[in-house]
Amino acid sequence: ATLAPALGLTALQRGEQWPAASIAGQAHYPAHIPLPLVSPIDCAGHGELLPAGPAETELALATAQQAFTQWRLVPAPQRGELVRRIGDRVRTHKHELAALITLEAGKIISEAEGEVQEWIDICDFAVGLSRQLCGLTMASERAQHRLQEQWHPLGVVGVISAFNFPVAVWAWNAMLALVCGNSVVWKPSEKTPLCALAATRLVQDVVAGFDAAPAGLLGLLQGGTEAGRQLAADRRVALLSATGSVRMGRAVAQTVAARLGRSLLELGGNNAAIVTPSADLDLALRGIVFGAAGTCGQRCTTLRRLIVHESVADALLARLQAAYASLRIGDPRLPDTLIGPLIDHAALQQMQLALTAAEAQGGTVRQGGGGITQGVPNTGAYVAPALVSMPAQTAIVHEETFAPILYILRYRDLDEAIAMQNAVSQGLSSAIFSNDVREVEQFIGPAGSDCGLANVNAGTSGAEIGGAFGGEKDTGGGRESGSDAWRAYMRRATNTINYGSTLPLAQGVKF
Ligand code: UN1
Repeated sequence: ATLAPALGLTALQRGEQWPAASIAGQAHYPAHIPLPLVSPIDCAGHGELLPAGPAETELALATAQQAFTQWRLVPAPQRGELVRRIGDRVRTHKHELAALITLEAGKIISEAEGEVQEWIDICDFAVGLSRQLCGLTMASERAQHRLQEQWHPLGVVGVISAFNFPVAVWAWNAMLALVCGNSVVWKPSEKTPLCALAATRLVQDVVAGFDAAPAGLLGLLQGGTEAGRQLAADRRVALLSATGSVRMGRAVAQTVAARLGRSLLELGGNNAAIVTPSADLDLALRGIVFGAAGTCGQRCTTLRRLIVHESVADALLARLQAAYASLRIGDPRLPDTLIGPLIDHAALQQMQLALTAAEAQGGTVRQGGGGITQGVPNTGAYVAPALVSMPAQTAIVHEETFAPILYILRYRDLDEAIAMQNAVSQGLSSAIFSNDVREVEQFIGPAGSDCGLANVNAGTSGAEIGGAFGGEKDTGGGRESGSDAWRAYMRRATNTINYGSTLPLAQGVKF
């Protein structure tokens, strides 16, 4: 796996941040430790990238702040026009960008293309939205008065994203932020810097050709936790949108909250599906296998717990074992592969530790779980996705292990199943497979699933961009992409307008 030729990127771009002017500063920061460029396909190093230091972060923030003061004055539909052009450009580079995602994140081709498609989709959504940033008009209690609200651009939006969606998560944030009149500074995962660089280059070309768009509208900071910490602490970052672990989110949220800033958090999931006696097992099987084994278990929406009614548990397990045995695992560049590698060997080790813990806690590995070295690029971290029967939701079941482990639990009545589903600290995605309207409505009702996403006869992963995406409890409460998620990227101003010649006071106050 060689990353260099992808999109014309070479090792010469080591140290490239955006704005490009910051590159000049690199030599003055010998303390910068280079980030290795590694493809999970073979885990070999293919070059290195110099991360941003405090000076680059400062420059990116100052530039973004300056860009914001201009961009907020551009009419929103014109801002939408920029995003329309970005979408057009991404369409023409879909396959190349997807190929880079495959190389750098290890996703199979179809899923990598799906990720780029999410970027294209959010562009279309944002273009429409650029004419629909609507506020309400309210009836005033005072004669010859009017109450209205306006939504104004917010400021610099900081985006911290994870390796598993190296482009799409930024795109959901950045495309909405752009039509909302904001500038963006992006700190991608240090495991996927080239995807971030490629995406930034694509948009920079479009920004450069768009007269109303100031340079520095979309900044990029490569680096580890330092740059992220700096974004969280800086008052110029009006909104910090962070995707990643609960531990990272807690740290970021506390720093942002200490300066009374706004954060939007998309943290861990520990997603469950309930399979009831009335479920269509063919349909459930597909949803479960894609959700649990797809993307090698590395989505925040990955299915991690299967809660099956005891009357169908044996039949479903047998079918799952057969399906898992047929999964083609290997080089994600090959068109037939369904399961690519884990991101690195540390992830493989975490998976193995979790399986050992599950067995110690009374679980039985029914299928998979071992590392694979035959028929794959043998220096990569390839694994057979695991099915593990558990007697109960023990400590390890409460943890999100970022690997393809599906814990299988049995239940007798639906109240018990829903209680199990809600018993974990995370609250991102959930699903029920059932053809019984009462079961379905109970599950999606107020005393049902406590997650931000609750699906019916569809798996936990693979959400469309049109809905608001995010979750409750330790998942962080943020909502991104569709519906009215745009409001998080704007500030609301309520205007009281008196068009009369007297000044009546509200609440009948005399003064
Ligand atoms: C993530 O894993 O961080 O619903 C996001 C899904 C994708 C997004 C996942 N659309 O699985």
